[in-house]
Amino acid sequence: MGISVESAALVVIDVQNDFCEGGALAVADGDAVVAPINAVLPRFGVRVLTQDWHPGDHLSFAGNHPGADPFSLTEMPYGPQVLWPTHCVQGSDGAEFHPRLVTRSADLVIRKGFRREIDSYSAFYENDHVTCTGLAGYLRERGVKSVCLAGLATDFCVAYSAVDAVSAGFDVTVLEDACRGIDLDGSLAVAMTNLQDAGVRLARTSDVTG
Ligand code: VGL
Ligand code: ZN
Repeated sequence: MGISVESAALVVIDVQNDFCEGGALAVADGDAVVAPINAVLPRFGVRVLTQDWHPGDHLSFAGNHPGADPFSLTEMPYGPQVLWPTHCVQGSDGAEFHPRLVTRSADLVIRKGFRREIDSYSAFYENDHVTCTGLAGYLRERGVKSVCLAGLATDFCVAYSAVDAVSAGFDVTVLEDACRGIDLDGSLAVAMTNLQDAGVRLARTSDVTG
């Protein structure tokens, strides 16, 4: 199956030091996404990178909930929320892009998760499912019809972004070999089911042609 890249955007999710080897919320084999992403990014007509970008007092951090363990669940006004280790703090080295990710050809860098009270897995909507990042409008104004996604982590930010991209009316593909997952308590299997139910296509970077 070939992916036509003429009116397609590649949205690269959170390829940041904290999600890579040695990072505060390292995803197993996370660094492996860099090479396939670099290989296909220049082929897309529209190129977007996202950056998880939290203030130090962000409420998704376990450290901001006295007594709470990382990876435990809490209740936010918008529903259940995983409490993560402190990661991707605005301006920190951990929030920087992976040093080998080729960022110079990106058209847009979209930051998310910068409101203390709301986490944002998706590149389109924050976890309250109401607050938007503006990405859907940007892509529409650029004439984008189809969106390919890659990056970290498959079962959180990539999956949430993919499902929201479908809701926003785009034709959506996840480039599987250019993603890696966290797999917290079966979250990877749940995410794959959610992607399938939403009608997200799965493909490989070798399917990107044109
Ligand atoms: C992510 C957990 C917390 C991700 C971001 O990029 O998948 N996961 N913040
Ligand atoms: Zn985060």
